[in-house]
Amino acid sequence: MTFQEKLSGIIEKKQSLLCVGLDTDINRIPDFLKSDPEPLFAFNKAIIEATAEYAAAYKVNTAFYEACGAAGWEALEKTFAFLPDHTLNIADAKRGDIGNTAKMYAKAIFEKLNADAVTLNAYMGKDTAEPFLADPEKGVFFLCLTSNPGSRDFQYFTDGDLKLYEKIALTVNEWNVNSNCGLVVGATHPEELQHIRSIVPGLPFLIPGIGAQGGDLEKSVQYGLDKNGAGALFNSSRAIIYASADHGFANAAYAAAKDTRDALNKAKIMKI
Ligand code: OMP
Repeated sequence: MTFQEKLSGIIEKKQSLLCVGLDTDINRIPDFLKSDPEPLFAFNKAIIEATAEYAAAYKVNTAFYEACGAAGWEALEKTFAFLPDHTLNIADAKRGDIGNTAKMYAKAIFEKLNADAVTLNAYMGKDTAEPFLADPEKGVFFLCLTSNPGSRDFQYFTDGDLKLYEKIALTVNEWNVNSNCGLVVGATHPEELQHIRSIVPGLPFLIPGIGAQGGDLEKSVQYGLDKNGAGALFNSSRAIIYASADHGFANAAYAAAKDTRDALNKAKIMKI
């Protein structure tokens, strides 16, 4: 089964477009968990158990774990091992380096963590992506048009014909011979999202920026889904995992995940 088939199957089976982001900040987890011998994992375990019913995917941002050193990497490994089989599990590592180095990054992410997919920066070109694209079952979401204000610094640069983000979308589409490529497009750029969907109708999108960054959920769903009403995952991290900072944090995450899943499905029905 290719990555793209796996993604479509999960969205269909779970009736969900929601990706829960595990951006687990040691400073933001509830105080009573900070004395746990494995605070990051204890928090993630509770969040995963609470949200698994509604999540099609989890995106684990490696920065929050790397920042805690060896204990953080251990929490990352334990989190990936704990993630359900019925979700698509993404390592948000934003890698991109020469092929020889990329092989090692791919090994760390796909073999050691056993992630289903990774986020990559395409800036260094095709040879840097190839080690990640060799296995059709493993997916790669390439940064295309990011959600942050700085996305304007380079990504709209044009050669008079194509903007950089358009060039990335079209090039990644050419790399998609194994049906395992996708794009990251921020929910903060709904009009551009509509345009990108029109030039690469078949590529899966990972769409962050709803929730804490204030991106437009309805428009992102309307414009980001493919013609089958699928082909996109919508990530929300802080708005779900930090819905509460007290003993009820897991229940609050459950409610926030359910509300977001429902809002995404409602917007999807409006599109169809
Ligand atoms: P929240 O803003 O808390 O929902 O988190 C957003 C998550 O998506 C973080 O892990 C970001 O690093 C990530 N992200 C963006 O916010 N914007 C992008 O353009 C790309 C990503 C990403 O690749 O996931």
